[in-house]
Amino acid sequence: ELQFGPRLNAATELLDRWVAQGQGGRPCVQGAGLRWTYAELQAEANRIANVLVNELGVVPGNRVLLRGANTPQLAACWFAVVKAGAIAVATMPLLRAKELGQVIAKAEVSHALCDAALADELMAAQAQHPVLRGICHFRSGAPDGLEARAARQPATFTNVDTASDDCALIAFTSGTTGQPKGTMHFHRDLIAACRCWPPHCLQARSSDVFIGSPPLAFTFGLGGLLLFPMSVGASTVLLEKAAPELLLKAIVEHRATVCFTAPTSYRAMAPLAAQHDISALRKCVSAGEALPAATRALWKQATGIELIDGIGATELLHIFISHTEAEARPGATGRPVPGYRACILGDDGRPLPPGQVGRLAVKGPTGCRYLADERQRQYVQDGWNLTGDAYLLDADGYYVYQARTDDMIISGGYNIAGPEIEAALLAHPAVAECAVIGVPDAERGQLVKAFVVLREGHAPDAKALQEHVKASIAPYKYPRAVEFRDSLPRTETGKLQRFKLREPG
Ligand code: 3UK
Repeated sequence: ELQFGPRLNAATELLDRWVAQGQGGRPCVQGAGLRWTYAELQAEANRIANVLVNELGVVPGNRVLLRGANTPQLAACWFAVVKAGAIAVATMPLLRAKELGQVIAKAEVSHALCDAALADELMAAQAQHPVLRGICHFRSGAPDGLEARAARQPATFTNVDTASDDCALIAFTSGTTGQPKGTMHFHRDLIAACRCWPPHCLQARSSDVFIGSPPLAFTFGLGGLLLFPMSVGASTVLLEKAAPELLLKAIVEHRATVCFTAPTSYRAMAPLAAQHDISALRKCVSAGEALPAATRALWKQATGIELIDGIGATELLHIFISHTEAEARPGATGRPVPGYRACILGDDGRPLPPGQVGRLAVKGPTGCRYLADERQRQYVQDGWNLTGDAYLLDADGYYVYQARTDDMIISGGYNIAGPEIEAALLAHPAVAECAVIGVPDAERGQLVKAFVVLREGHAPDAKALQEHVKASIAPYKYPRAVEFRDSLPRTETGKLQRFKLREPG
């Protein structure tokens, strides 16, 4: 099933196929006041592909930067780039000129399609990086804007006959610590991702309505909100803004059935769920960071829905360890997705027996290919992808997340995983959000410190939280320091930025 012929264009497979099969009238993508069928998205993508080729001079292999909030227009741009045999360089909407400049330089971006609302930072970046020759703005309403130019082009386009192992996408890692790294994904990788995790763990149908928060520039969002729905002929709702309350309202409005977002978003939506009619919702996927058992329980109590957890990575395109609802196991990420293999390696690089904490290694159809190869040798060793996560394998073959390898806390001679303590704290009724890190300590090397955001109506009580942790997990792990905060630093994709908490002051 995962055998690909030598020639493949992912856009043919995901978009044009439905029109060719007479399904072009099916609803495909909505958002930003638009509602497009498969045939309408195809026509728009074709027109934009014609602009790229006929007006901007894009040739196969050119890197085209995409910038915008999640909208149907951004989806059309994405398909246009892929149809033209160019490479989509997806960028997160919040990136500033300096970061965009790094992306342009690293990926050798020659052209850009940019939402007019986000034009300024990209123009500033272009001024420093003339390698970016042409920018065309969409959603500007201007006579020389992308839509106006597209309207003057034919609605037909013959997709470039790309090799299945031609690069289609360069996705940048979020770079929560270091510099963002570009990862290359082939046309066949995009299709392989659609054939591995979704059929096994999600089992969506063409009547499903997908919705969620991750940007299309984040491969979690690209898969969950564009590739996966389209691979089964379903429809998707793209939201420009998807803060928890807005996401919940949109689920109601669109009668969404499948939701993709991060654990922190499920925690924030849970207390509000009762006031919203989300009865159409049937599948909820959590990824981006570990899903604590308390969050799984909270969402199930609020909605009756068992979350589907999955660990994915930009380097590996999408989710590689996960589970179906029926196989859910609180506190565990799941088992390798069919098509992938996983193992836990010790410091000597050899596989560890179950129960021991080591480095997660993964192999499958979508492996890591960095643009810069000195990182490649660290991430991929002997064909195994080392994700940088510490995990253990339990006796039933479930993978249990511990921490990012470089986030493990070493205190008083013990190895302590912050997320385990976070999971314990989140089970306390006063705790809305928390983060646990190691801070330097003369006596213990590192000291376990918790940052806690309280739920409404709860007063700070460090002692009570410490006692709660001591009573739920091995007592030596309890946070010796507790600091209360109004909020915690997170990325656009819902990941805790622990490094910001480690910075003094
Ligand atoms: C962490 C998780 C525990 C883990 C992603 C789904 O997050 C994604 O990609 P990134 O490159 O980060 C990868 C790292 O994030 N992580 C992600 N999911 C989980 N840790 N449980 C999880 N369920 O450290 C991993 O190495 O930003 C997620 C699909 C596509 C993605 N790109």
